[in-house]
Amino acid sequence: MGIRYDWQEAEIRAIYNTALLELIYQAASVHRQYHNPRQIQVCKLISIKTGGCPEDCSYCAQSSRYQTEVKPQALLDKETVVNIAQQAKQNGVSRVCMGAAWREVRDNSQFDQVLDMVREVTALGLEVCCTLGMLTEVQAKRLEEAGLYAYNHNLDTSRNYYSTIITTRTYDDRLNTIKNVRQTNVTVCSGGILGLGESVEDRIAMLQTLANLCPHPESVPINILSQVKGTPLENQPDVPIWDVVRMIATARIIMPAADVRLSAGRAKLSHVEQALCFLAGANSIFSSDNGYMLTVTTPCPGYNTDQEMLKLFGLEVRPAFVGQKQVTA
Ligand code: SAM
Ligand code: DTB
Ligand code: SF4
Repeated sequence: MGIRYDWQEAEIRAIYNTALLELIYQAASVHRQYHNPRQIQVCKLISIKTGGCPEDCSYCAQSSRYQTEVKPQALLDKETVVNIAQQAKQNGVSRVCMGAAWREVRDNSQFDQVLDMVREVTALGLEVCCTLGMLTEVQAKRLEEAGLYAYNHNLDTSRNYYSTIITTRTYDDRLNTIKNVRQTNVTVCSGGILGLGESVEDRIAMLQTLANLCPHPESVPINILSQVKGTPLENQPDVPIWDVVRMIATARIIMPAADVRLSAGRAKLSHVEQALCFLAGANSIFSSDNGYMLTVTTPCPGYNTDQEMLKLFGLEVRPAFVGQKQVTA
C-alpha cells in the first residue's frame, strides 16, 4: 500500500483498536518496508533560550504563568551551543534540536544569532532542527538559507481539546506555521503529547490531522507528558505503556515514511517497554549528557545508557541525512 493522505477517522480508530500484538506486527511490517529496522536516530535537545515564555501551555515548565523549578536564562552564546553539538556528535547523535521558549520568532538580533548557530552546527555535519514558536514564511526562508534541516512545531492534541490546554494561540496558528515551513525545503517535525487528559478520540483526531497533511511531516514526535510541578497538569496520571505503543504503531502505519520519535517521558520506560516501542515502529530517541531533555524538570537517559540499550537490542545509530529506504515492492 502506498502513502495516503485521505485517512478517515473510522479507519484510524480501527487501527488504534486492533488487537495489541496484531497491531505491533502490522506496524513492524510497515516499518520494515520504509526504513532500515536496525537503525535508530539519536537526537540531542539544546535549550538555547530557557523559560519566561508568555504562552500558557498547561504542560510546560517554561511558561511564565506557572511557578516551576525552571530558572529563566538568556539566549546561549554560539560557542556554548556548538560545543554541546560537537560533544553530542562524538556520542552518536546525528540530529540536534535547538529550542527557544518564545511565542514566536521576532526579526531581531537574537534571531540573527540563532541563524548563526544553525549555520555552525550544520557545518559539523549534523541535521539541525529548531523549535522557536510561530514563524512567518519569510523567517522560514531565512532559516532555510542558513541550512536548517527541520522545524519542530507540534499540534500536541486534537483541535477540539486544544483550547483546554492552551488559550494564548489557536490550532490554526499552529497549522499556519507548518504551512509557512512547507513553502521552503525545510522538513517538518510535528507530533503531540499523550497524558494531557485527552480521550482516545482526541488522539485519533490529532493523528488524522497529521496524516492528512500533504506531504506528511517527515518527523512525528510522540511525547509522554512529564508532569511538571507547578503546572496545571502536575497531577495527571501516568499514561499506560499500551497507549504509548498503540499511538506509535498507529502513527507508523498511517505515516509510513515518517520518523516516529519516542520523545519526552522515555526515561520513565524500562528497556522492555522501549523495545516494544521500537517494534511498534519508533525509530528515534532523544539522548542527553546532562540528565534532562530541555529543562531540569524532565529526565532523559544518558548517551552511554542508550548506547548500551541499542547494543543489547542489536540496533545501531543512524548517520545524519540518511533518508527513507527505497520502497522496492
Ligand atoms: N516554544 C516552542 C513551541 O511551543 O512550539 C518550542 C518548545 S516546546 C518545549 C516543544 C514541545 O515540547 C511542545 O510542543 C510539547 O509537545 C513538548 N513538551 C513541552 N513540555 C512537555 C512536557 N512537560 N511533557 C511532554 N512534552 C512536553
Ligand atoms: C518534542 O516534541 N519534544 C521535545 C522537542 N520536541 C522539542 C521537547 C520535550 C520537552 C520536554 C519537557 C522539558 O524538558 O521541559
Ligand atoms: Fe512556551 Fe513552547 Fe512551553 Fe508553550 S510549549 S509555554 S510556547 S516554551
